[in-house]
Amino acid sequence: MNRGTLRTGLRAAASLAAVSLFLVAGCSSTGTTAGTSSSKAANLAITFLPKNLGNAYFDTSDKGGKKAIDELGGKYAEVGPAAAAPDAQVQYINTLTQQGVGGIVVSANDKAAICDALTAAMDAKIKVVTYDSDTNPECRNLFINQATADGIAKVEVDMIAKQIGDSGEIAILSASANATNQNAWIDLMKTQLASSHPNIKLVDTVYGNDDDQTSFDKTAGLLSAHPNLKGIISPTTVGITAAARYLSTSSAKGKVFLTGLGTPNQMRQYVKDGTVTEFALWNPADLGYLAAYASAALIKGDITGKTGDTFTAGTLGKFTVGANNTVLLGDPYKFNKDNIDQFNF
Ligand code: RAM
Repeated sequence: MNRGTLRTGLRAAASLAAVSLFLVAGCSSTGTTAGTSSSKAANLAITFLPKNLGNAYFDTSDKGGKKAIDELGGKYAEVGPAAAAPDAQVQYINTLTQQGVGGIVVSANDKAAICDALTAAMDAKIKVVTYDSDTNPECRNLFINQATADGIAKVEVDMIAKQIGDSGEIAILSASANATNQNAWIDLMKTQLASSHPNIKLVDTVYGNDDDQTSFDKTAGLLSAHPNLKGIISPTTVGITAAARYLSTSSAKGKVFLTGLGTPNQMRQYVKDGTVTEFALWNPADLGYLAAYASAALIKGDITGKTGDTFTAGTLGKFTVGANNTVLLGDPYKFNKDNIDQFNF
């Protein structure tokens, strides 16, 4: 259980306001700068590249990354596309390679489309860490996984089964069609539904592209296409928030159950008004913080990313690289009306 981890993230969140002020003031880091240098100092210029900008989930995760990079005396930056399209991240990766950053921390919109660009970055001695959504394994040094895919699928299936009485039609409102993370979770949800919930029927899977309006419209579409729908699982913080907003003012409120992965701050009002009973997530700030420490450990040569390597991620403590060059943050955590006010992210 990552309750302790979540608490750590909350404390971190409190200090982020100060961090933001620092940024607004236009101060640059005192850490190592990008580019080749005659000095032997590690190049701790680490840039975060989320699926898209303007997504509260990545705002929080990348602030966690900034906190870690500040602790390390490095130079944090964040760049990214407006839309979570499969190859939209390629141009950013190419630019970062030309700039000679020390590390790229990326959440992939597509596991293959950014591979050539990442391989070129690694050829240029840049350390590549994926977090949140992985690429093909050969295109990065390490993947920082928020929770096991099986555990994420199970928590979502368990929540919807409980909410709809383990019987009836459900649909999935996902992120973009190529997203590595959501697609892995959806495959496992299908397996778990088939093996353990024979009376639940998955009738549709639609894609809101991690865009608020598209996700809102897809929710409306699901409800009109499936009049007997009893539940929606949205394994994306953008999707679940848009779906909750739609349901909260529709006649389906209280009849069609909604669960999935959301942030407490975005979902609070929908839990309080009865649109949503329970949803899950991990602490995105902890994920970004861990990814930044892993990136720095690779850059400094403390680890190579092989199974069994260990490193310390600041206040989160010690982590060990597991199979497939993957580091695991922890377990998913469930939020409901009894605990949601304890969280602020
Ligand atoms: C969205 C993104 C992200 C995912 C979360 C749950 O913010 O799709 O990749 O991990 O939802």
